[in-house]
Amino acid sequence: MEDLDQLRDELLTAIAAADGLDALEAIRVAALGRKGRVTELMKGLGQLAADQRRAAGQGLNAVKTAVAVAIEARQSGLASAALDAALAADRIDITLPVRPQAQGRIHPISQTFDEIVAIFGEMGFSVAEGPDIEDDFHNFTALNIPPEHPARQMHDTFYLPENAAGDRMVLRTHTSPVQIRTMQSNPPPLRIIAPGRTYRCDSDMTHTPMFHQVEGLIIDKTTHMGHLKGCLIEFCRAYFEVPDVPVRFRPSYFPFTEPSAEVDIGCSRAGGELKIGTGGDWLEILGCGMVHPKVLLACGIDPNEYQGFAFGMGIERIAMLKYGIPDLRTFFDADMRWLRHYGFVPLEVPTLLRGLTP
Ligand code: 2NM
Repeated sequence: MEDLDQLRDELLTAIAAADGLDALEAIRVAALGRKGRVTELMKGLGQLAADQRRAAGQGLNAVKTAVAVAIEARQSGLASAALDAALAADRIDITLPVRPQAQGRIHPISQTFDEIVAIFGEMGFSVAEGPDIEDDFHNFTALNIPPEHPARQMHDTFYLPENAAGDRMVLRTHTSPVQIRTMQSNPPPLRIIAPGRTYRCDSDMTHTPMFHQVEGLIIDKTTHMGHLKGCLIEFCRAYFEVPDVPVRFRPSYFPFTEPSAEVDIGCSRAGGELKIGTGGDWLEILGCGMVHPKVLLACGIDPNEYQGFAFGMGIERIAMLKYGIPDLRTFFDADMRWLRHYGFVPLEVPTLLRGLTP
């Protein structure tokens, strides 16, 4: 019988020197496999005399165990070294600038959404969403828009075919139903904005059947008209990036707010060129007001305990004003030349810290 100490040392040395998982496996097969050296010696035990067999068996078993343990330890060492190497090779430098060859552009509507979310996000608003297909209650009734109101007429609202229950669903004509749903299913205080698609049966130079809105809502016990003014003046400054843009609140009417106002910003149209922030002219940019008590009641909120304000604006309109886009309908042409001209570079994400616009 071979010298077992020598055999064990030889195998342990080979295991320690194995430089990869494949090499280690070859060593295991050569020692412990079906025709391996240790296995063959085990098979030979039967030929020995009974008194020698016991001692030789114990010795061989000790070698087998020592080799198996060493292989397992080496295996996990090699595996973790391989993982470290793979991780090091996979490293990505996230500080590298955006690849200049990137071809895609962010649509001005998406950019404007992101800017508005950044501004109101900083003021503590969260984003709420709801369905584009609405029922009459959420789109009209809960908003204090009575059945005979002109906004309900066929020529303004897209009605879907009557369903089995005899009801006609609508494509939402504003994002206000999102605020209604939010008030119905969340207890005040609330502070949300609802950006999204809206639909009206109207198509000409300045109207498209689908357009985008952002509406906002604050409900708590003490929010008043002064907060509404402060919030929206701050929005105008931040969005148009003009520190002291003139802002004017003009009394107006909406069924869902009382009192209601429209907000204008100062501009000049000298020489046919629109400039925001100076001059004696005014531009309407949003509507707002204190939420009507009937709207709160329709949502299960007690108007004797809670109050708040809401506002709404058209995204295409304020994007056109900020970015000098002259024609509304080009927003929906899917024209790559237009998008290359008016679009925004991906990953130049609007934040208030780094500036809204690249
Ligand atoms: C506007 C103008 C004024 C408005 C009101 C509500 C609700 F659901 F709280 F009653 N949401 N949005 C609102 C108020 C919208 O858009 C020009």
